[in-house]
Amino acid sequence: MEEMFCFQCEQAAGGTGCTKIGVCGKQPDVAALQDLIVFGLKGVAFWAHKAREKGAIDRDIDVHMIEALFTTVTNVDFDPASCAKVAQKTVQMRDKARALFEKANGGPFKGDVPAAAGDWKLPAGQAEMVALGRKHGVKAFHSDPDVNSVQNILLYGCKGMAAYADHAHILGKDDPKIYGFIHKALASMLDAKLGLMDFVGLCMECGKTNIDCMGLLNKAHIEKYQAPTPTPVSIGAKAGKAILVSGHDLKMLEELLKQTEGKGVNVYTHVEMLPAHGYPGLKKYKHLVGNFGSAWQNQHKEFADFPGAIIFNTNCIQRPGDQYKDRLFTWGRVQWPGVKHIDGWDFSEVIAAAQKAEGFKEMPAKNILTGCGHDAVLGLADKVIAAVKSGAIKRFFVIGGCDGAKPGRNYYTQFAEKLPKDTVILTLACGKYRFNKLDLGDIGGIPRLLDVGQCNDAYSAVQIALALAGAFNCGVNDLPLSIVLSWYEQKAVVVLLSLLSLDIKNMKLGPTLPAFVTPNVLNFLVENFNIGPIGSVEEDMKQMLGA
Ligand code: SF4
Ligand code: SF3
Repeated sequence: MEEMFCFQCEQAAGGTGCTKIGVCGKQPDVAALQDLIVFGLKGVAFWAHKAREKGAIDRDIDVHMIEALFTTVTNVDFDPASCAKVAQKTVQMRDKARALFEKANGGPFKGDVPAAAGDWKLPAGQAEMVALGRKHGVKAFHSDPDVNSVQNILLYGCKGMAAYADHAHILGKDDPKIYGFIHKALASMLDAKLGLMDFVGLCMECGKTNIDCMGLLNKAHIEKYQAPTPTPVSIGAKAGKAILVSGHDLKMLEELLKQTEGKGVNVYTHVEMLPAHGYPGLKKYKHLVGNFGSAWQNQHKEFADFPGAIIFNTNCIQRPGDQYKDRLFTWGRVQWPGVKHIDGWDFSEVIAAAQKAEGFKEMPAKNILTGCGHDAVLGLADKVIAAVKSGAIKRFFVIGGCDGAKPGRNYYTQFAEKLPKDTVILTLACGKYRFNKLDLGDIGGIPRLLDVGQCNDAYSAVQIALALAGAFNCGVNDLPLSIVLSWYEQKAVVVLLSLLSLDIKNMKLGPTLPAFVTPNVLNFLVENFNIGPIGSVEEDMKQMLGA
């Protein structure tokens, strides 16, 4: 018998699913506890959705929903004790949501209550919780494999969106519509009357709602830190003590910058924190000195060489090596058993660990560019439009998405290298580390490689595409623009749903197709959106360039 089953990310073992231990390092007990959390959240959603229909909402329930979903995203929480706590709170929230509904309804619900929303009790012991979770795995969602597939796409879309909603919430921005949609989506999975096309529709709605969610986060970032501007970032090091920040959460970085000011500790960004350097409200801190390392999957080797403290504020954490485990910290939803978790906003332990560590010797190196969000790119709109009209820019390529460990991901490096010199690349998310150190030059002062930002800044890339379509008086699909995506985890799933919800066609997806998409569902996507897997660099490029 399988010890676990998880197929939510691109690393799924054998391209079908992890059954013994996650390729990511997720243990069977954590997998089962996360399945139990999802089962419980469907119950919360059932009641919260019904209460919302009656005009009753509750902030604790809404916030728990996004935090708990975020907990189950790939490479976030590997700690069984923390997952068990999230499961406990989920059951409390289910009861709270039920009471909220009953109050708004003026009495109990008269219809059938699905099992997930019933008053099942959480066993006291962790082993019993794990046993219960094993009964509610992702294969058990629906007996029809295609409906099961689309329900999983919807769930992963909600998980990805929940991560973005959590960042926005931390910055004080909440949108009841986003919470309401997540409740509706998870509650729908308990509704036996719904069929395949209902869930396809919900997936499209998920994508649309996520555009609003990424927009909310974009607004939160810009209001707090001002719009990013193109900024060169050193990939070398300054002599002195050091802290490395990995993840996506800008507020956490800001608090750390405040607390390290004047302490002789320099702060470096890792992976998806790179775009932080583009925000005036963050780059004003002189001790935010550079970007260290490459993409997340190389952390084991690279962190051993980082002579300071390291903190993760979101995915993607991997099993820590002994060389750096004692100077590694987690924050927010991220947890790893045995790694010190900072609960709240006091980073003095992290700073103390940095001061105890050796620190860097001066290591000068080149700069890379970030901060090319829609404000910056659209600031160059006249120049860009003129370059397209004169033929100096022949085509734009969005090469975006996640990085990962599989060898097939060299495709993205080669693609960027081989693109003709009259093309411009817009990139976002951590996949850029495959090519962001290449010197690709510029076209009449427009850099050929524009780093739009984090994966959530797909919002910004969409704004650029819509503005170009407006300027050329055409649809996005008619622009000289091709999209080549790399995916790894559930945030990439929701970004893809967002692009599909905008009816963007002809995208290429790699390095492999998701294990949770059945052949019928894939056919549907191909027929309606002409989405296809990446092939050979030369063939794909030839097709996109129309040569
Ligand atoms: Fe496997 Fe990915 Fe699930 Fe981890 S998150 S267990 S690697 S499918
Ligand atoms: Fe990367 Fe984990 Fe997805 Fe925000 S940091 S994109 S994989």
